[in-house]
Amino acid sequence: MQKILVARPMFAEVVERLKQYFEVDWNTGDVLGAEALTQRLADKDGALTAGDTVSAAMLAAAPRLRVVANMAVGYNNFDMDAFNAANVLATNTPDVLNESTADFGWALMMAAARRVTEAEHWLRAGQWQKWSYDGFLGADIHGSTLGVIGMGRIGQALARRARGFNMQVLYHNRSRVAPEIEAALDAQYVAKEELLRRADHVVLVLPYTQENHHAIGATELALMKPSATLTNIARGGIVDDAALADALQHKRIAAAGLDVFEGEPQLNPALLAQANVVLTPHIASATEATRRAMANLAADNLIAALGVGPNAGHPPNPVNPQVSGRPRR
Ligand code: 8YV
Repeated sequence: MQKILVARPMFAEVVERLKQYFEVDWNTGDVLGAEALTQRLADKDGALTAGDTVSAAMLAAAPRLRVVANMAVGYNNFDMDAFNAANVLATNTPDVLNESTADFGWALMMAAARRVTEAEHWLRAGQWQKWSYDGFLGADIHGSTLGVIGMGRIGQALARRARGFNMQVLYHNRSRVAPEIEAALDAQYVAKEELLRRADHVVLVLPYTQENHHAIGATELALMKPSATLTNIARGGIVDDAALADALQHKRIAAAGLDVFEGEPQLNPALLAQANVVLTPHIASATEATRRAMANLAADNLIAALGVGPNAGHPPNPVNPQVSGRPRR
């Protein structure tokens, strides 16, 4: 029987499915550090990860490893050059999380614009004595201009929701999307700088790559309206968190909604000190149904990539389909 690692605590029924095909080493404890993960991968044919860093050194130390299935759409935790060089397949879990993640982008954007958590903290602190005409004045969502940076599947799901709020939609992306999609979303393609200048609410939904590192820093924040909000449901590192904390502190933008952070789960303390930012612990895809769908899709990929099950040899979501796969050992 082939051996696999399930690197994280996981829905038990998904692990049961995997046990039908594989000898499973399941880490039900804390997140594995680099050394422990290297050791646990060393004798495995496949692995199911969720955001765990998989490096060139780990692949080199695991000669049997043929596939790593990530329970996430983003796979910046994988060194893809090393995967390609070592002939190891990587898979991800696109699509099943689009709608839940887009819902959450709206939740954060609206909470930031309408100061929901700031007001709640104040209420819980017992400071609510009287109604006030100017208490927690925020910015409108309806009728405003939405700026979506990253018009992939989640960006499109996010933009689709703007119609009900009568918003104008601007977007920026590496390349323009098809005219039919632009027309269906009533979305206008603009340069990043123009989007930042014009949008009332900017939402980031682009993948993390080296080129996107600090795509939003002090220069970009300075282009935004002082009344604007910034929401990040993409990846930590796309925003320069120190520059954002500074912009929030000096009210160069009105508010932010952040689900992802540089160096998470550690946060830049300067962000924690700001009242005008809504902070959540990387939960944009976290609904019961969506996380189950992601886990099952990661398992589907692993099972098929290791040549067993109903779709043997045809994993649904290969990230690097060009690799021919390592020979079996
Ligand atoms: C994951 C995510 O839950 O899919 C992604 O890219 O960011 C989340 O949905 C998280 O990355 C853990 O793998």
